[in-house]
Amino acid sequence: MKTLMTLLIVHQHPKILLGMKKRGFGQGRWNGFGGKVEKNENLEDTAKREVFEEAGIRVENIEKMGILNFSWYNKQELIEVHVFKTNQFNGTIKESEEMEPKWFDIDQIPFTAMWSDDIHWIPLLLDNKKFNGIFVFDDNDQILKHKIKIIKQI
Ligand code: 95L
Repeated sequence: MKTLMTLLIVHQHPKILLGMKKRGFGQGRWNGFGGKVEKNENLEDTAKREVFEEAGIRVENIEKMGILNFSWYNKQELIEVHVFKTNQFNGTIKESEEMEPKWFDIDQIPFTAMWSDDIHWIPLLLDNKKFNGIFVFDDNDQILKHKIKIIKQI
């Protein structure tokens, strides 16, 4: 079974907003904001709902930047992540039970405390390039194999 997820990066140059995941999937890593698409929900609505739930902010204009497919060498799990970005939001950033949000300068992104795939595509997103990627992880979520391609259109 394939799980559909969204991931939103707030990029207000020269900073990006990430959240330290305090519990559950991805705990202890600096993440973008996102989660599973619910039934009867489209991808954009999921991205907007999750950033509100996790960081307390409202986003309106979000841009599709990429699609990433993840699998694990020894698991059944397949995850398709739809990546969005925005440079605008309304409201005040607020810590939630799930996330501790924090701004990072784009040349001080904490890649060693993030998902191991991030270093392969966050620089593309920051450069306004759209992308498609696949990643195969081991038991420790380290990359065994990956391909990433810049695309003209999503
Ligand atoms: N900022 N990056 C993320 O938040 C991120 C990166 N890679 C992932 C790979 C599989 C997955 F299920 C989630 C993520 C993820 N949240």
